[in-house]
Amino acid sequence: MVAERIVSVALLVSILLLHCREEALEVAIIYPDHGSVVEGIVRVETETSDKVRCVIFYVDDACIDSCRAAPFLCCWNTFVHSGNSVHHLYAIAQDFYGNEICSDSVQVIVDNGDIVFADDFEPYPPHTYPDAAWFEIWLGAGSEHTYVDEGVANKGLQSIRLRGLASWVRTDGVELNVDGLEDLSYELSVMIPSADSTGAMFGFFCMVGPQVGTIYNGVWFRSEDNSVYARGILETYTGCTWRYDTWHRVRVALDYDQLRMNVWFDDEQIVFDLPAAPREWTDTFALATEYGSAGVVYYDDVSVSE
Ligand SMILES: [Ca+2]
Repeated sequence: MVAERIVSVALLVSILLLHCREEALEVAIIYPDHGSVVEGIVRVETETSDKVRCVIFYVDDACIDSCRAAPFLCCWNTFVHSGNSVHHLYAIAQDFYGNEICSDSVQVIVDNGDIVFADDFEPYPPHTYPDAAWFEIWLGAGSEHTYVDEGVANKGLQSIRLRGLASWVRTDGVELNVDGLEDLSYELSVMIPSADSTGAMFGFFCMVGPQVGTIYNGVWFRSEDNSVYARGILETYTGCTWRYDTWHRVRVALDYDQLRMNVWFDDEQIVFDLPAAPREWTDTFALATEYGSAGVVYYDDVSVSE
């Protein structure tokens, strides 16, 4: 009799506990840690209870993103903040009925050193658009064909895949804070698969008409002759050849004071003091497919520094 009573009380307690656990609406930021120093594109991760249907992310009371599927996370571009600035992150979780709960606030310090922007495409969930920093300039084959791809990478596991059409180039950009910089250099890795090939172009994007853009201070991997061209204020043939299915590393150093551009291709300098476009013309750094041919280009390990 006593044993039966103990069993039924235990059952009641466990049902109540289960009930409470089911009803709770909870959210906590588990990354980054409170008090930590962060850099780059930060993957903000949460722990939530089962009831959560949506999590909205805030940095300093400004909404930066919302997420409607587990795992509830977002990517935060810290390059828009100045060095050694302090920021407060929190998340608001909602259940199916619109009830809300707010997480504890997490305080972090942003320190990117002399890196103006960098992205290795690792923080993003695969097959999503890396919209923490990047935005679509020209549509190419359509939004669903440009995304962070898994299993193709120069380093890590992921890179960004762009797909363009012959009639409509794919171009994706990021706004950089280049005010007052006299020198700037950028590096990236680029790979064009032989299976669905086009050419590639990257550098600083500039609108030159209502529907026409161009790239200055950049590099063109031309598909017609597999050659590399440098594009300062004018275009020049470098004599270098790129290969399909091969990750090539390109570095471009810009001297905005002397308006000169130098280029390295796989660690070998191939362009010397090409006349460059002024900094004031554009602060939009862009990755693109080649105009006039349809296909895919992969980019990885983009880094822009002072
Ligand atoms: Ca990567």
